[in-house]
Amino acid sequence: MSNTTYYTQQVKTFARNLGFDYCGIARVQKLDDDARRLENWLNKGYQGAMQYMENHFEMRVDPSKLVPGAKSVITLMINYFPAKEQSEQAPKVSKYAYGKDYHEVIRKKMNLFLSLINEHIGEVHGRGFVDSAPVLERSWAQRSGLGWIGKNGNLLTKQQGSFFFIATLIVDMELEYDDPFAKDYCGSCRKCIDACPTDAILENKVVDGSRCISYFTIELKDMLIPLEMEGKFDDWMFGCDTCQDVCPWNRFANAANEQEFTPIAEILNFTSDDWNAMTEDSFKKIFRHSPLKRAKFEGIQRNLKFLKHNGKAPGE
Ligand code: B12
Ligand code: SF4
Ligand code: SF4
Repeated sequence: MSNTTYYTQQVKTFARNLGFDYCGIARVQKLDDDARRLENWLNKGYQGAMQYMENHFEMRVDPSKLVPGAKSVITLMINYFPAKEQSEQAPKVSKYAYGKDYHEVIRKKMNLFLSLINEHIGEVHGRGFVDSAPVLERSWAQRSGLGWIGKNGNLLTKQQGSFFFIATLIVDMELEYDDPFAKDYCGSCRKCIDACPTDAILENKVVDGSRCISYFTIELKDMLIPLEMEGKFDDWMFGCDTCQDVCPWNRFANAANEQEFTPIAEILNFTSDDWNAMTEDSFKKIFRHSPLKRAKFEGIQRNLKFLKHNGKAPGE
């Protein structure tokens, strides 16, 4: 067995032992097709007020500019599908945010991953990323053979659907590369496009980020949600799962193994009245390690008001 084969097997074993459900590896290269798609997306203004998406274009389409000497992109995916749903009375929170903040959970695993590589394989330079770096994570997942990009823009697996986080570890070590995922199993289905409450899903797997409920409820800072969106949020208070909930491939989703993603009781059980009665101090205490802290207390209050949950029943 060559060293490269052995190291590749080691890397995949570390991924499994650290609790990642999938691991695929691709050779570092400049992403020319993606650069064209990203440029088009930005030109159309689909990033809205997410200015960070306009930064570091060259790095985003070429990992060797982000990590000097980079040879391989190791893509990791971890299931977050919760074992329990929210109660009917609760303003809706998207499932990825039920438990502990995935940035914290995954960053810890990535640090361990790098130290395992250095301990067992040798001196390897690399960096782990999850979500917030200029890396086109869904494209790397497709290029590493982990799944296809659905019409709703999400990376889908045939085995368990799309309720996965994606992380990448970019290293200066040669490894054996997986074939890109060649097929697309969306077929003639258009359920996500038809179900999107704000018509944010366009043709050709393009999502207009500036129309997505996830953007309005999480990313939009200190601003009012445009009035044209009133009545369209379908009770989503933080994020939105509609285009995933309706996807037939998510019938195969099963509960996450990662204990850190166990739902916070308040997210499952709080009614609108409980959310409205919450003080900033208790928000900070309860959600200190939750993705909800990104929207801040003011953001959650704004979202509740927008949904007319300020003391009234849903739909009132
Ligand atoms: C900005 C962002 C958002 C924005 C904009 C969304 C968007 N579609 O771009 C907002 C706030 C709206 C958002 C919402 C959500 N997001 Co988000 N988001 C991101 C972020 C930070 C960047 C995405 C990006 O680069 N957008 C720019 C556009 C142009 O890129 P793109 O949509 O990914 O499309 C590229 C590829 O899909 C590719 N492509 C398109 N068609 C084809 C076809 C082929 C054949 C190939 C090869 C490639 C390809 O080309 C595009 C350019 O490269 C990533 C993390 C990251 N660093 O990648 C997370 C990320 C994409 N988000 C994620 C999640 C979970 C969500 C939500 C489900 C959260 C929620 N429940 O509320 C929603 C889903 C909305 C949706 N349907 O896309 C996950 C997706 C996991 C998965 N299984 O796919 C990511 C990867 C975060 C993570 N680390 O896990 N998000
Ligand atoms: S997350 Fe919700 S609003 Fe955003 S594209 Fe999907 S269905 Fe539409
Ligand atoms: S709902 Fe249908 S079209 Fe949309 S991602 Fe799922 S399979 Fe593809």
